[in-house]
Amino acid sequence: MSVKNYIDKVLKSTVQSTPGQTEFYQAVEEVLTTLEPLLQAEPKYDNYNILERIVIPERQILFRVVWMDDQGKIQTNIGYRVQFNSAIGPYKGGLRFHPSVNLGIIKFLGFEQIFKNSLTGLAIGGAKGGSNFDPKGKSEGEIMRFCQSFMVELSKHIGETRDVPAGDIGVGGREIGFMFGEYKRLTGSFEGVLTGKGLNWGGSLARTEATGFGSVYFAENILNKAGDSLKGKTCTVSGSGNVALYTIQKLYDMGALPVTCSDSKGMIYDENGIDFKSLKSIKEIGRKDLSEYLKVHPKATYTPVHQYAEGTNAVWSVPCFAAFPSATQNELNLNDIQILYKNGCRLVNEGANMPSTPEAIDFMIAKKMFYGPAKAANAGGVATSQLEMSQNASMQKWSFAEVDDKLRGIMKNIFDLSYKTSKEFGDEGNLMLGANIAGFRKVADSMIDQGAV
Ligand code: NDP
Ligand code: 2IT
Repeated sequence: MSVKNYIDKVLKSTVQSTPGQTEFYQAVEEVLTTLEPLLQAEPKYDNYNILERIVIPERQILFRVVWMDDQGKIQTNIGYRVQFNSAIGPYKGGLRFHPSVNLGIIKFLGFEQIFKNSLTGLAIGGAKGGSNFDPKGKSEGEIMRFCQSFMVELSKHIGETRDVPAGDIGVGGREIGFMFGEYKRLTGSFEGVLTGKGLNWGGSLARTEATGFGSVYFAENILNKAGDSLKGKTCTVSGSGNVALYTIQKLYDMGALPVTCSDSKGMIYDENGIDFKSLKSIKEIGRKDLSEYLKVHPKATYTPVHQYAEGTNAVWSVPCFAAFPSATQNELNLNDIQILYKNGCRLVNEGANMPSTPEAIDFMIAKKMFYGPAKAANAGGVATSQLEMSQNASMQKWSFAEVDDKLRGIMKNIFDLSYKTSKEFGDEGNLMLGANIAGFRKVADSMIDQGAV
């Protein structure tokens, strides 16, 4: 069978055997189709049935989460943990709490996580979990009771050498705290079973900042290779959560000017640069809507989502040199990238997971734009999670500078590996190709070493 037919066969059987998982198919198709030159060169992956195996999670756990709201009413949600691949290390990956969560979304995130974690060079397998629970508008007591109930089931499947969850959309330090407390109560074990923990009880310095910082380090590596840098560049950022916030902070450190941010209700354009302190205080500390930014900076512009031009994300209509999508999947489509490009944008660096649609990616590659694909560009978060696991296991605590230095080094290694691999397969500078092949190769070779498992 030709390589094309082999890939096609696996894609078709994935769709047929797991109906309705649109985002998962999108992630699988992107990875599998870019593996073509590797599969041409190395028939062993076909011989060992690697593609058929790698698209099926080793285990997926779906459970009922029942909790009581402040009115004494019973509420019900669905919990998930998809343990996708443990070929190179214990399962590792975040938890997402958002009303849109379903099995297909958790599987897309878990699938991406396999290759991202591999690229970090660290010993971590791929997993993802979460719930369709909506933290918005819930009291602290409701969030706590939900997290505790979620952990009652999750605790049976995780452990410091087994599976180590962390945060993602809707899960930050507060939720990790509630879940950690419940895990300890249930098992009696104080262990590094979650990352993103509080700094007083096993958390790592710089984990909060790591995804955003790492994303900017990755972008800087791309530009440095081309003899350029972020210094003096106008940048647009979407989102205003953990990743977006620390992307904005690091962009200033690099001498760039981030002029936008957004949340699920609208976007801010501040031509003087987004005020990091105000943003942190409104979104991270206050958990308020982004429109509050206008109270502090009345000259900035706020556009609510319902005023976005149809089929576009208004963040991408702002002229910039570099765009940092850092909110959610499929938030940058073909319309958006055409507008960005027309306005002079030359770099898209993905802080979020799968933020660009396949058509937008095709456009970027055709135009030879600089493109930092998510599984490489946002790997700094999970890499620093692994640094937290290392500190926990060795009972050490490293300084902020020590962790940040390691993060910087890891992002450079990911860039170098992705670049080198793109060159090896005849498409120098195509980092999506390089990252997918490099991430896959290490996992696939480990699967072969470990036999029929
Ligand atoms: P947060 O929950 O901290 O922030 C998410 C941000 O995106 C918020 O501003 C939120 O708006 C906005 N948002 C979420 N969903 C939507 C949506 N459907 N439409 C529009 N805006 C939306 O999450 P993170 O910053 O942690 O995660 C952001 C992205 O980065 C995700 O794709 C995540 O998977 C990815 N990522 C996260 C890592 C981490 O370490 N946290 C690591 C690697 C990737 P609002 O405030 O209104 O809810
Ligand atoms: O998508 C991701 O890489 C994360 N949400 C972070 C995972 C982790 O285990 O730190």
